[in-house]
Amino acid sequence: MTTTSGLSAYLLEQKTRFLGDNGDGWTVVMGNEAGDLDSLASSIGFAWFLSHKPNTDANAIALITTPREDFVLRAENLYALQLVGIKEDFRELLCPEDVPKPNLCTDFALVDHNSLHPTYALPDVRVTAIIDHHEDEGKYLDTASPRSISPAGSCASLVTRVIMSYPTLQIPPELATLLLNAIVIDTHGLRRGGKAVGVDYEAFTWLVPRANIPSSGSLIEQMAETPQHVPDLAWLQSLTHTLNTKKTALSHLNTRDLLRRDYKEYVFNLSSSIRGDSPCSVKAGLSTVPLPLSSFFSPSPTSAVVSTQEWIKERGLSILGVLTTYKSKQGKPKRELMWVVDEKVCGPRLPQVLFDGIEASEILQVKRTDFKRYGFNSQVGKDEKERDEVERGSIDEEESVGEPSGAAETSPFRVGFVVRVYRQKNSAVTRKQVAPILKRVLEG
Ligand SMILES: [Mn+2]
Repeated sequence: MTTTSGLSAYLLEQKTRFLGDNGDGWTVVMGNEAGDLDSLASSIGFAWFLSHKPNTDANAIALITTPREDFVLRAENLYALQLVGIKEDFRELLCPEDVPKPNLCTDFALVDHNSLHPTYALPDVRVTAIIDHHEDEGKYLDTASPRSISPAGSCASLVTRVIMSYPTLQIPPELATLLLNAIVIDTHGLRRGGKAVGVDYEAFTWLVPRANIPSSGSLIEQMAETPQHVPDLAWLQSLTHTLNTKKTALSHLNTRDLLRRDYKEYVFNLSSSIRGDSPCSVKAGLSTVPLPLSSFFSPSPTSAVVSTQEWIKERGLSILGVLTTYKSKQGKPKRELMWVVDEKVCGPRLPQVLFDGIEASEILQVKRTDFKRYGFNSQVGKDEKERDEVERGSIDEEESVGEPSGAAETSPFRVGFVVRVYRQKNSAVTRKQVAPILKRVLEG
C-alpha cells in the first residue's frame, strides 16, 4: 500500500489550482453548516463528479464548512478521513479560512442542504446544482441543474446514484470508501426499520466492490447470495459500531463544544401575530446534542447554563433549541427538547407562540417536563421524586406529567430568558423536521 493517498494528492492539486485562480471559473460544492460526515463525503464526492463528468472540462472543489480547528469536534469524521489517507493538518481540504477574500467564486453547488448559507449569498452568486435529502425550500428553480431533492437515509447515497449513472466513470477507491462510511453512519449500517431506503441499499451495494475494504471478495459474494442479510454482515456491524462509538465519545467536549459540534442557524421573519405592526426577524440556532439533558447539565449545572447563555450571545440568537438524542438503558431511542428564548426581542409573545406551537405539534408529540434538580420549575405540579426517577431512566416514562398550573415558572437561566424542557415522544423526528416546524410556528 502506498503512503500517499490518491484522493489526498488529487484534492491538494485541485486546491492549489483553485487558489491560483482565486476561484475564477470554479464551482464551489458545499455541504451544510453542521459539517457531519454526510456533508463532508457528499461535497467531496459531488465535486469529484462535476470535475470528471464525461464531456466536461469543469472545475469544481469541495468547500468544507468546518474550520480546521473544529475538526476535533467530530471524531467520526477524523476516523473516516484517516481511512482514506487524509490526516491531520488536512492541508488538502479547502476550509472556510483558506478561501481568499475577496474572491471570484460565483457558482455554488449545494449538497446535503438546499438553501445557500447567507455568508455566501452575495449578489453575483448562482446556485447551479443541488443534491439533497432535506425538505425542499423551493429555491434556485431556474438555475440549479441537476436539482435533485429526494428522501434518502444519507445524501451520500444520492451523490453515489449520480456517479453510478455514468458507467464509464472510475470512482477512486478512497472516494468510494468515504461515501460508504457516510451511508453507514447515517443509516446505522442499513438497519432494518431505520432510515435506509432503496437508494441507500443500491448505493451501498455499488460502492462495496469499489471501496478499500478488507476481504471484499467474500463480502461481495455474501451480499449477492443473500442481499436481505446485508445488515447482518459482521464487517458492516463492526464498522457501524466503530463510527457510532467515535460519534458518541464526547467526554472531551465542554458545553460550548457540544452546542456547536452539530449546529445550524436560521433566520425567521416573525408573523404579525408575534411582532405586531413592525417587521421583525429573529435568529434561531438548533444544536443536536447526543446526550440526555441530565448529562448535558450534570458535571456543573451552573457552568452549563453560563456557557449556553454565552453561546446565545456570541451567535446573537433570540432562540436556541437544544435537541438531545440518546438511548435509554433498555436501548430505546429517546429525544428531548430544551428551548431557550430571549424575551428582550419581542416581549413575551415570542416564547408564548413558540411553546404553544411546539406543544401543539402532532409530529413532535412533546410532553412538558420538570427538571428540578437543575433549577427548572415548570409548576406542572407533579411529585418531584417520581420525575427525578424518570430523568434517570430508572422507571419507564410513558405516564402523564400533568398540566402546567399557570403559576410562575422558573429556570436556572438569567432573567430575560424563558426556558422550557420537553420530552419528545416521537423519537424519530430530527432537526430535519424540527426546523420546518419552527419556521411554520414563527412565520405563520
Ligand atoms: Mn445528510
